[in-house]
Amino acid sequence: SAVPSTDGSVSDVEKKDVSEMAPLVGIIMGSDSDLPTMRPAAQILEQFGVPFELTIVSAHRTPDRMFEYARSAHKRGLKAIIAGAGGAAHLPGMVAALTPLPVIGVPVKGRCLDGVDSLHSIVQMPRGVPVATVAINNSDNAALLAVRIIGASCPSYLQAMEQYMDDMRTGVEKKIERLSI
Ligand code: RP5
Repeated sequence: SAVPSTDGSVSDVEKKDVSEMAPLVGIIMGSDSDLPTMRPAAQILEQFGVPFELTIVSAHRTPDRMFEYARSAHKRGLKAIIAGAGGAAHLPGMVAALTPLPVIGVPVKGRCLDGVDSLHSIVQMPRGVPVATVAINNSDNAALLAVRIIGASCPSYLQAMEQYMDDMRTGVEKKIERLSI
């Protein structure tokens, strides 16, 4: 599986193509310490057959890299960016300020403050610069939202989402049956 490094340039972005296609979604995170939290997003995109890339981009430690990544993202064919960060989580908001693409922010729970600091940093964007913020540590939902965004102009992903929703409902119904409630 793709293990991002903190020292690669943007052109060295680690790609995890599921179908040799150019990536449609960029998963970025502020630190390699975010990887365990962000990995489910990659797994969901893999499951849906959405080509993606995954790398480290830090708003504070690698600001130039962030500018380059965000400014070039739509030119490279990305359709959405998932950005995870913890603490003073400026990455999703700054990326949203630099790209016309939809940005989905994942607040990562750090060692202190239970992730509420990250949540507030990401969700409280000024009018005009939207970030779609998911729940703390819920990178799964970030990926599912990215699939829906891409699905709006790509029927096969929308169909796959309908199937996913059907399977989820069936799963719950089976649990209800088993519990006889
Ligand atoms: C943020 O600071 C990262 O997104 C991470 O969640 C947090 C802590 O980073 P490390 O000190 O663990 O590298 O930029």
